[in-house]
Amino acid sequence: MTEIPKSHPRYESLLMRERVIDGYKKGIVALAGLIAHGRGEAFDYIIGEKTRGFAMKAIKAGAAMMLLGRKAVVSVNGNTAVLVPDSLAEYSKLTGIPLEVNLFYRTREREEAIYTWLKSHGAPEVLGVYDETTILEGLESWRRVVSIKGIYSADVVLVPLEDGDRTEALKKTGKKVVTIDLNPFSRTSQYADITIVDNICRAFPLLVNYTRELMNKPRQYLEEIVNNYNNKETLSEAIAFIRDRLTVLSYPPGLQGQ
Ligand code: PTJ
Repeated sequence: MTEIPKSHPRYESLLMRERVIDGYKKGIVALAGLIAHGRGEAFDYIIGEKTRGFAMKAIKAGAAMMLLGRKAVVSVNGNTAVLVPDSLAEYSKLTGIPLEVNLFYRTREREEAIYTWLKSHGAPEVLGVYDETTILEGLESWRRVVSIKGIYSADVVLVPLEDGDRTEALKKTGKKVVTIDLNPFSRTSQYADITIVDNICRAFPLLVNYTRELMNKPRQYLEEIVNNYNNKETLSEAIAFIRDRLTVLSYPPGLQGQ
């Protein structure tokens, strides 16, 4: 990986980029994953590369919804695997919720590379590669191939950096969907039950922290968090935030405040 000096003003962002590029070279990230990352970067730039209040609310509700699930699963694609491998493993160990490799640009080589990568980071259970799979109805893409023990039988699925078709298909089968997506306008963001509009690199460690805190609370406490959460409202907040920030940014620095 290219060495990025810590003093660089865009250190974090450049580091993420390097991880995705390195992941591509390792055969984990799809070529299109580099483009998807760029789209995410653009939205992150606009929100100021910080976790905002609307994201915090969604992270807390998402953590609660996953804990309430009869059977929850985290769906992992190439980008997610290289951006937050340690947090994925930590979350899975903490909760017993398995990870499932589920790819849009599916190849056997990539599936196996992601499996090995996640295992080497300490993930206890990685589904979707060596276990039995089946077809999720209503989907044309390769994402229709899902693990019987995992997404197929789950009632709650966390699907970060997702494409809209699958979120819609998962919803049609009656599952709850939690997503992490920097683009609040995407179809996934709009279809999901809980949308965390934030960079996965910041959001996932926070999800782990909230989960640790909420795990010891009574079920009723978690239910209240989920029942009081409104995804449409949260998305509107995210979009209004973007609108206001663009208005501020549209004045060159010398003119601000005039
Ligand atoms: O590994 P595969 O084969 O399953 O393919 C994965 C990609 C990401 C290439 C595939 O799912 C895809 O094409 O996704 P989309 O339709 O480009 O959607 C990805 C969404 O994630 C977009 O809305 C991006 O804005 C968003 N995104 C990208 N990077 C990040 C992000 N959201 C949060 N954090 C990021 N770092």
